[in-house]
Amino acid sequence: MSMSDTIKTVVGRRVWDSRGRPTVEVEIRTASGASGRAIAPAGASTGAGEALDRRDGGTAFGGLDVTGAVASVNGEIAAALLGMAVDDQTGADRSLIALDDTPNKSRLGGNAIIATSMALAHAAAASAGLPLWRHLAGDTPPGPLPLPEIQILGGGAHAARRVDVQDFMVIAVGAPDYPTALDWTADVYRAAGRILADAGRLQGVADEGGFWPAFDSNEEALDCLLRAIEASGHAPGDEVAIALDIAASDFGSGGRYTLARDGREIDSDGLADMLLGWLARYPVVSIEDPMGEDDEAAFARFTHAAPAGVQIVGDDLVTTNAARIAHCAGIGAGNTALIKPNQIGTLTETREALDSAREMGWGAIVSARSGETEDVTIVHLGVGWAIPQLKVGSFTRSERMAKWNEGLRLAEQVPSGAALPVRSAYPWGRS
Ligand code: 2PG
Ligand code: MG
Repeated sequence: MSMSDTIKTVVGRRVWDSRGRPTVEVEIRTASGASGRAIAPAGASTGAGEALDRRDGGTAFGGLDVTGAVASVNGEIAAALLGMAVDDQTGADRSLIALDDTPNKSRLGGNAIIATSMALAHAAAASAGLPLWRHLAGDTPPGPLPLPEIQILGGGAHAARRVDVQDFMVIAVGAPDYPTALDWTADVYRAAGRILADAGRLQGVADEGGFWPAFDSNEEALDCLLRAIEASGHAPGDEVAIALDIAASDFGSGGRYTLARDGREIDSDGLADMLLGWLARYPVVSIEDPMGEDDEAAFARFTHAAPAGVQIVGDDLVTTNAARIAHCAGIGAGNTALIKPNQIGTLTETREALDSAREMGWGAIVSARSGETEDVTIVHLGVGWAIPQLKVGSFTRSERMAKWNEGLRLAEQVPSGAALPVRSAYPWGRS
């Protein structure tokens, strides 16, 4: 309850994520009896610059077990943190970085470190008797509920490459508030399911809960999504717009891209032409990783060529790294950073990435991973740090719904004013 509350115990344990893979949970208790816990998520389409999860290798669970990472928490990490002030997030994160002493957190494990860092924030909030978002906001005004970016169709690495593009999403740009954005997305999701079922193209759901459809081309998926928006009764573009994560690093490198669905290989300019064509034909307001992470010059050319007001998001391109964001902003590659705490490994560095995006005039989207759990920390980051958008995957499966539902709870708590419409912040959807 006081400024001097200290860390008393740090416990790591193995739990399971939404793909049925092992992951790391950390629980921290303080001298005053407060506690907080958090679970590391895991990506499938990871950027080369990401913090590296520590996995055991060998044969157990496909080599993905995390007993080594859990041992890091219960051994070295606990020893380093015991007795520290629970509210010294920066000091604790800096000690973890120094203790690990690798460029990508591979020794102790990115999974061990991010779960510890987030658990510490939860414990500090509990110690202060505050909800996490309020603790994270500190002296700064909290944000409104972020505008949701929600997957309807899954592809790429999350659906055995059934289509090349990874995420076909919607953003309810015309919704007056967060709960209504969810209502409209539920309408679109249901409509998409009906359309796919009627066409005999429904194959189940992909890793993030979006439909896993049997399309013959990326354009067929876009057509389906547009028809689903229309069938939901919400005006395409004005009320509900399309957002795409191309995740181009997953199907190309060195400026060559292989479109398995379309049966052709193209260069960066060919990919740009294809995507610019989509921007012209479909109501797309946001496009993520349109080029590979090693294709920065083409990423910059695409950003320049895209119509004004289209959000060009760097995910694998910048991997929540403040220096990478400053560099890419400097060369004009992208205009918005995806913020994923486990990509960089601590909350302190996640905050630095967000600050870097803001300094460079970029937008920001706080994001979950394709491998998730019931952990809802990112929703609190969105509100506490006033990050204007939230990407969590689809509108089904409880590791996703846990986040959307937490947002509904926070919508009742944030001060009126902060809960107000998000639309005014965006140039989208205005004709
Ligand atoms: C992404 C994320 C979420 P992953 O690419 O943006 O969709 O996927 O967690 O597999 O990197
Ligand atoms: Mg991505």
